Amino acid sequence: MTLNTPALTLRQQFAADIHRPRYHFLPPSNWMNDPNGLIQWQGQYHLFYQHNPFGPLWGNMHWGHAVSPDLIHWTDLPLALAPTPDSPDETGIFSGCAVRHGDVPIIFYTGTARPNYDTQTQCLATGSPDLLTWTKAPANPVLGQVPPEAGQTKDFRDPFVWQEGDTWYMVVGSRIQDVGGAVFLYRSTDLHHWDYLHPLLVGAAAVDGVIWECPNFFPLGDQWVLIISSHLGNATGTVLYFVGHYEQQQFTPTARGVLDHGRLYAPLTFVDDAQRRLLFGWLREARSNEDITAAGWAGVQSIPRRLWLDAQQRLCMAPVPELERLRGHRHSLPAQPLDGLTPLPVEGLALDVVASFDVDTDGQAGLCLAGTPDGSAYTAIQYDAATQTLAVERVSPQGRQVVMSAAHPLAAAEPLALRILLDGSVLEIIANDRTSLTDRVYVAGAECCRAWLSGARARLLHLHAWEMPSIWQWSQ
Ligand code: DQQ
Repeated sequence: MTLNTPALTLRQQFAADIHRPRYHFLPPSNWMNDPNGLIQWQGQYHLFYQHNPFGPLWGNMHWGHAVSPDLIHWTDLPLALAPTPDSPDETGIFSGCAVRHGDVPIIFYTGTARPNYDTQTQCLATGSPDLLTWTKAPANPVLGQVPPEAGQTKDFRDPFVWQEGDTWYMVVGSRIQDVGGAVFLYRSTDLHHWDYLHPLLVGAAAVDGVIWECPNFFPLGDQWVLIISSHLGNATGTVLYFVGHYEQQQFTPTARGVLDHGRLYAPLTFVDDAQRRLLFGWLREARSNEDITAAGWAGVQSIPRRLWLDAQQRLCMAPVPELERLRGHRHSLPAQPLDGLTPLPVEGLALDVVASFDVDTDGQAGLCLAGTPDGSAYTAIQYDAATQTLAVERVSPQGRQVVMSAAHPLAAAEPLALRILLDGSVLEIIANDRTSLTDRVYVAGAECCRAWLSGARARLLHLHAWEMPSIWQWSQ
């Protein structure tokens, strides 16, 4: 992939930053958050994203744009959407989606207007055939009112649109005052005029969060899945999913779960030409605004994940197989019993690891990555069979701190299967294709990062660890 010159220059300026990912997408510089407008168009994958082109902190929301032939290698493109003064998007272009209307690409986004970002309406823009130029509908907004039953007029955003026959549907994230997060359902025959139907789903504030952002609603197998990003009162927010039946515009969930237990937020899904349902998620930073400002960039996209449901209606996911073509030198370990720490013959901060373990009912197993040469500090990914818990812990000379954990029950005789993507400060962990933990790890000045296997009353079944190159041509 070639880069345009300004983007190349900007990316090169960050070459020495060990926290900056090498094979995950992030903009040339400055702030990024939610993935937006995902679409495969004329064979190419287009990723739009929430972007502040003027600084490394959130604000001045525009849509950035990049294109890829394979979901892994990206070319930076010019900004796709910017706020227009004295219009419904005068203070920001918030999140949304892209659809194909015949031969015409259409973007739906939330325009925000004064005061601050408190007037939120749904807007439409039409793309040129190369997706580089977007023309906002003169009649924007196409959807301007929060339904009265919301009991509030501020939170109404992140349109997600799909087609059934000749009819278009849209869900919008919102909340019902004193009740909880809500997703409202609309219908249209022309994409410009929308009729309100009813809430698709409403949560209980204490359990499911106060606002539901970035809804995704789509068929998967013979079920329908609703994904929402929710403020649960913690610093990071949580992505929840609901699985169930959808008939006559009524959604009846029969199962639910947590899509990610860490720092993945505001995911967006789309279907590609191979009919795969793919998901990108924003991997939030875990450092102070001062540190972000000093770094000059913030926000990373996950490696896209393919989604499917298992027989128990659990949402399953795996990084797209395209990533495997990027893999470099491989290190493998044979099956062996685990007792304490076993050095892993890999170094560095850019790895793709596949490992499986057989763990006794009172055993533990896992990996320690991004370790300092003397072993006094590292990040531990540890499974405890007695509590059926997968945890990420930071270990430093000062002590051990559990950063995040997730319940991860294994069926009888089911091995623990870990997929771990380490990339600078990014750590994506998926256990048995169904439990996702993502974290951000900022190793302090360690130039030589070591790894170990760890365990007790457990056996390694197999392990492959690949060193991962940069996706940016200039840095090879
Ligand atoms: N981010 C956008 C909103 C969305 C939130 C603003 C989720 O549209 O609700 O940058 O991270």
